[in-house]
Amino acid sequence: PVTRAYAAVDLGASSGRVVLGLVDHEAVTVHEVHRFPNVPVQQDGVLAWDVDALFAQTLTGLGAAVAECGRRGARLEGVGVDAWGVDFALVDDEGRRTGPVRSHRGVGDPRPLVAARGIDESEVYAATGVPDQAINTSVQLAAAVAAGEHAGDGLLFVPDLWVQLLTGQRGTEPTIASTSQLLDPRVDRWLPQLLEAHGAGGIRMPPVSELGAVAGRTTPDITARLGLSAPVPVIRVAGHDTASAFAFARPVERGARVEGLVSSGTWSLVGLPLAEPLTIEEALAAGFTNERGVDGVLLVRNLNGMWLLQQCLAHWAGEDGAPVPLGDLLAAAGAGPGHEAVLDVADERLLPPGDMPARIAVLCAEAGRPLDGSRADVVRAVLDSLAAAYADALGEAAALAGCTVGRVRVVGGGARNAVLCQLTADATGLPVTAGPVEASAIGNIAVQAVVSGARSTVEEVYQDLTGTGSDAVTYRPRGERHHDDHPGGHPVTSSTATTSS
Ligand code: LFR
Repeated sequence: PVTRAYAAVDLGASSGRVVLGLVDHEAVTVHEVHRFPNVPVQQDGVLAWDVDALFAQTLTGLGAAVAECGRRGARLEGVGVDAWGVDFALVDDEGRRTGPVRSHRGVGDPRPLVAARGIDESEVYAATGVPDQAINTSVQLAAAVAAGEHAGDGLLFVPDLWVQLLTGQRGTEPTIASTSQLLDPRVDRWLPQLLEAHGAGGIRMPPVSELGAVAGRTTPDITARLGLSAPVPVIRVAGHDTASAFAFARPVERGARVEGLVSSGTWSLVGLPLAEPLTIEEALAAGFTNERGVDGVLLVRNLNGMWLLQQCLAHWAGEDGAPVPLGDLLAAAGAGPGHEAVLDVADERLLPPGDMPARIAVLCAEAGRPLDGSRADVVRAVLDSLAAAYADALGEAAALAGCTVGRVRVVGGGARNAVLCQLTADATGLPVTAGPVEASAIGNIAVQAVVSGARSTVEEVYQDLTGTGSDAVTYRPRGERHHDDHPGGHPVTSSTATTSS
């Protein structure tokens, strides 16, 4: 029987990639066929995503996927697209973009727009599961409408825009739609009163399909450009990269001992999968968002991530006139002593691009954590702070969900950062399993393999994963900051990471 193949287009906020998933009787393997940087640009005076360049890179990647299928005698049965959340395009009736696709890194102060909405945050939270955050689609849309940007246009989130460019079809699915603060995640419906309240009552919201629906087939033009002999179905996978990254997770039960989730990429998303949104006041006060997952919702805190290090490296490269090797800095940072005092990685001053080392120095001073002036110490401050933020979010999510976190899973690019993973194990007092790195692409492929019938459940796809897609490393906590209910009950001092699958 022929090997079945699925292409995942995974657009991250710092880089994009196309990954080919091959599914035969026994095994599922994943192969990265193309990778490209994603750097926001100035368009019409705003910080925007370079959609034309990114889509051209996507087609290069899909072309490479088609060629790889040819070499391996595999049949391409689907394409799926996942991307970062909240940002959107406005499109006219013909589906043409009417302006730049703004980056959430360029948002202004949301407070006047939130005030003008005239609805309490707790009411909005109860309806959408999403707290007020500067990057929310809701306030970005209010700002666009207030600026006179095509109030009658249709809205498409980034993965939906890609699907439309590939198939000509307009629509969305629950995971990306739920990042907007405009959707009821219990029934996956838009909330017209909330759209009105943001001045966006005239915006045509995309119809919300079920997860896994076939959006359409590649248009004749795309089919020809990719060198395909026939159109290929484009599947509405979990379009939100976070939901794809956590596709393996099933909702936790109260009283259970569970695996805490960390998706560590440009952003860090930390929490637990739940069957239903948790919108009690305590969850709002603790800053948790409830966004749709492949199954149920993800109760996660949206925190800064590798963005902090990326921006530091970019700044130092500017100073030196040459790229700064992260590996050397991480080694030096990992060797240093570390601090109890940490900065708040969710501080909004860390959101926009810019001189990150200087901002970190300010926040460290505020936190009573003086820096020693070395770059390695800046990196260490960031990693200590991220690890502490992960531990804190996991503890609070568990308290809210009424369960105990017994181990931690880190997926995404941060899973490659051994210092961060070790510090996370230390800060939580729990074993941390890191990997897979390409979690979003794998979740994207997993949903396609299930809807096309190559596997009957998402779990089966993960069970059958072999090769790079299944790589995982476990870190044991060191030292005294030891969780009460850690299995074994005594500090584990070994810092050696062990490979497991
Ligand atoms: C992660 C992510 C987060 C979202 C942030 C901004 O890549 O999708 O979930 O809140 O990007 O879009």
